[in-house]
Amino acid sequence: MLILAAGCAAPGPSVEEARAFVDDAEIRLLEHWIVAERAAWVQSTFITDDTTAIAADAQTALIGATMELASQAARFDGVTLPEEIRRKLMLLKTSMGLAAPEDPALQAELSRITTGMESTYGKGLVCPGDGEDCLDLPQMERMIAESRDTDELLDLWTGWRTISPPMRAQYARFVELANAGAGDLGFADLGELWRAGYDMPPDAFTAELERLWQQVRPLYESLHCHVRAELGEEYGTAVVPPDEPIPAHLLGNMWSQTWANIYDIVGPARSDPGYDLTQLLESNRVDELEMVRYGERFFSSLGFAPLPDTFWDRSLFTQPVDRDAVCHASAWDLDFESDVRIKMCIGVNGEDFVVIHHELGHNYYQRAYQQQSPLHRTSANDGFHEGIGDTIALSMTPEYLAEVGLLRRVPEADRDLGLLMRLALDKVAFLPFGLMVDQWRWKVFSGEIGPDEYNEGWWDLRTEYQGIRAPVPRSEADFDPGAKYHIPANTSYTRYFLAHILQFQFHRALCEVADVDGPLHRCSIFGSLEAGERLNTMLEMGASQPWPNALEVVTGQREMDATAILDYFAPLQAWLDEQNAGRSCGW
Ligand code: X8Z
Ligand code: ZN
Repeated sequence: MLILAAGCAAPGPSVEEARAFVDDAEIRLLEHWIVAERAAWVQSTFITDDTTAIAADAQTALIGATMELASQAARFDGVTLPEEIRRKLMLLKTSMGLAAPEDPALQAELSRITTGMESTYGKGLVCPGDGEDCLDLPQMERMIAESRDTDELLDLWTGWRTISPPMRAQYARFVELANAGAGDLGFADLGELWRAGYDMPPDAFTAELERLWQQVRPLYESLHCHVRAELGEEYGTAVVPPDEPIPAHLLGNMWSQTWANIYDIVGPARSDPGYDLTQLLESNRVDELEMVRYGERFFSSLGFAPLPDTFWDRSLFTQPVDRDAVCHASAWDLDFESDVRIKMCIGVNGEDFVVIHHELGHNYYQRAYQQQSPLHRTSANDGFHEGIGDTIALSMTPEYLAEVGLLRRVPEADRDLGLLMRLALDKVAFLPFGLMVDQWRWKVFSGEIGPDEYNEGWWDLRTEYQGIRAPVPRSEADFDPGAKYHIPANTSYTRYFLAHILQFQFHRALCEVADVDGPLHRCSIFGSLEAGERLNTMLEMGASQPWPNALEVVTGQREMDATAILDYFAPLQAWLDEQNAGRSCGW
């Protein structure tokens, strides 16, 4: 007799099956990652229709494989699995930062849109007047950093924003397709998929961000208040009215995301540190390659092995003169082992000197975790990846610059206020921008901001978080979010906010390991093998454990904590409070 007994269903898949599935998936994914990286490298360093198409094809194959594996993984949903395997199944779903519907035609469409938007951004040119004398982004960024002519600044600001409206419809379609894919993976939308990458429920992560933001907000608002008042003095209160958001073209940066380029306008008069990194590089005749060598030497001083010859042979250090390239700086790991590179259109200036260290931080992280299994070959969370090179750059103190022969006289302690202000214009000014970019995207992905509200939604958040405003009226014919690299490139941005909190935590902890006395802003871990070893222990872990474990290795703390950045800038906060007394702050 054949008995179809209820309660006697075929047993579910075993733990061994799940383990074998994950092992196979990692081998397959790794192959796709490498092919996609190579294609993307060629696309970004040599933008043509063909390289863009090749990159899109590689991405289509990768999305197809990732989605297929993720859907197959669903059969382990009801199985009790060891935590390590459960976590890898989650990492598999979130590894791409993108998702697509099952239909191969739609996967191909999505890839063409994302690679196409990246190429459009990379090729961006602004040709005022008769179409001659076109400007590219690196040129415009330099001009907006240096010009103090409000008409010219406004032209640069509005000019760059003419490259993005063509991407608006593509972006709306991208949102539609990616959301459908995220839905197939069990997420509400692509934003929830992104928020799922932090070893905690997505809602808990949102609350974490809010907690951190509230910790640093008073410091930002003090800086904002002072900067607005000084800009009012420079340009007149008709241009920069008190009580109102600051016009976005006056802050020395195309996106008003860092403000150190207007240090000359807003810095404290009697505490100028007396040196300028750009001038030091120039007067010491340091060229682009040598700037990278300085970065390598810093890591070497911590005990890291020198970069491989392939890094020097294959990286792109300067803007190609004969072809289009994506000049936005990035770090690469082509074979997920040792073929690390940077791609950057280096300018000889202090800002790019810091960015070089930022990029090298990615490369040293990539090399440190190469022994991990493929899904663990990434950082503890994406904020860690963005924070390592920045941590090293915090050690570029006057003492360090003197030690490596770039600076002759170390400024006295009475210049500390100037040093702190200059750094705050980068690090503190960045915080609300670091947060608002994904606040916008999360709302776009969830549908709270619809395609007919993209620009208004963007400026509402720019004003709410940063206290800035567009210098001229904007409309839905514009697509200002698309004029910021990470939107067309679909790179999540919360990582940078986290990195700006984490790097101060790392710095504080490593200064203790290195046994350096004195204030944090005068601490350099240069030459400390102990600090290097501690850092390396964390880097080697990759994503093999939840990020609080990694954080604990360096800092002894299991929580992201903004007290480190607040401690660092405490003397500046006190000075800002004095300056702002009698001013009305806020917007
Ligand atoms: O995009 C970057 C890096 C890429 S690895 C250069 N950053 C953000 C930006 O430029 O907007 C670094 C800080 C913020
Ligand atoms: Zn980065």
